[in-house]
Amino acid sequence: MKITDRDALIVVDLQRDFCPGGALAVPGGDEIIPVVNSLIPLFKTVVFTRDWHPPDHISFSPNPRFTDGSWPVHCVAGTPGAEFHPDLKIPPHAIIVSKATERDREAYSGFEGTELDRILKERGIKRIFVCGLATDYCVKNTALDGVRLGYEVYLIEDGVRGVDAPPGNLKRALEEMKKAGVKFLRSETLHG
Ligand code: VGL
Ligand code: ZN
Repeated sequence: MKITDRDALIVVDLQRDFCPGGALAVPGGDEIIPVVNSLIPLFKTVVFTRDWHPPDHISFSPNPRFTDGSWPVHCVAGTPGAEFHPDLKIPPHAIIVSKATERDREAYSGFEGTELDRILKERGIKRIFVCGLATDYCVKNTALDGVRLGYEVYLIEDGVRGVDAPPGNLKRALEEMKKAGVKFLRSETLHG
């Protein structure tokens, strides 16, 4: 598939805390970095979303169950855990979108409470190619919102990893996306 000026790459939450060694490590989260780095040069519009929480965010629990509403402290704005993974090749023209910045609101989708839709529409973007972490939380919600907002949404299968919490959640998330009309493809099928 040929990438054009009307396409955007959306890299979801590829931050230290979601990679092995981080506070909310997604299994194999760092394995997608070479895939993402190989895709970046194909796109004129590249968005990096980041989970950017206040220190007392509502989703943080002292006894985290590692599931929705009960996460360990992670991605606190301005801390090392919230930094993008250092191996990511973030280009100078990248658009950074911070989300879940309000204490009493969870926001898994990169579109929720952000300017992302406006930014993409302003640029005439019709198709979005989603990769990043975690498949069953922020990637899923970003992809589903993308469909609702009228974009043609592609999930880059080898460019995502899931937390699968609770077990079975990852499989359900993939089915949910498929049902909603998200198309799945592998990174090697894309070219400039
Ligand atoms: C995420 C759990 C909590 C994600 C963010 O980026 O998928 N997951 N906050
Ligand atoms: Zn979070």
